Amino acid sequence: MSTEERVTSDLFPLAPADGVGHRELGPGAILLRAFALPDEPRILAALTLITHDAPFRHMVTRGGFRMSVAMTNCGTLGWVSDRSGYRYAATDPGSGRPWPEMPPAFADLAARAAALAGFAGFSPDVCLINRYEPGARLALHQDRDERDFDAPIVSVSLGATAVFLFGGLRREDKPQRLPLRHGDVVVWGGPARLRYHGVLPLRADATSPLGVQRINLTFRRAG
Ligand code: MD3
Ligand code: FE
Repeated sequence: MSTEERVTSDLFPLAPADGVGHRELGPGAILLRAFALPDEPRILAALTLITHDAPFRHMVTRGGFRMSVAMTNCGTLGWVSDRSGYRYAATDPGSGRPWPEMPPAFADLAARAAALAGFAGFSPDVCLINRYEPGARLALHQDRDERDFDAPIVSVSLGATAVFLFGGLRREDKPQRLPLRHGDVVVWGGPARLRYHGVLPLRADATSPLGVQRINLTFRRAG
């Protein structure tokens, strides 16, 4: 039985293809529509504390360009970028202090989503938090700064809907377009782990429970 059949038939026997429910986007990529909604109050409360301690900032790429997406992290490691390149670091370069701890509610949500998608025992050490305001985008890229690619990546979308680009294993492969909405969770692992992906510019009219912004939590095992 495929992962799609397992998660769909057990939990949402009548799930529509694109409503609430679970859908395999491709081998190793499972979309859990609205899965994070019950955790929204806990997530938002934790985000307020984290961003007070480690505020969103626009990092600079290796080439010296300011990223349109603002970022921060929680966990024992955080993803950082500057003129010397991309890497994971235990301290926030803005403050010199360790990143805020990962709240149990975050780690739990990520582990439950991963388990449903067939990745038991996922224990993230990084939550990269991306904030999109109108016009912010993420160019097509691969996530390959992590130490081993066996662990999946779990992504939680909050706020305004954005169009996610899900490409192939080669940059030239034409990406699928997928709107990601408030509460949607996607698990990317196995054969999907190194697929190219990106996010189209956030539209200025994309309002939501969080106003005109999109927040994405990306859970990884990096260390
Ligand atoms: C597909 N962030 O921070 S994570 C990133 O919406 C990033 O902010 C996206 O890509 C965002 O690097 C969504 C989705 C994601 C992460 C890893 C993947 C999709 C992936 C790995 C393989 C394929
Ligand atoms: Fe990525």
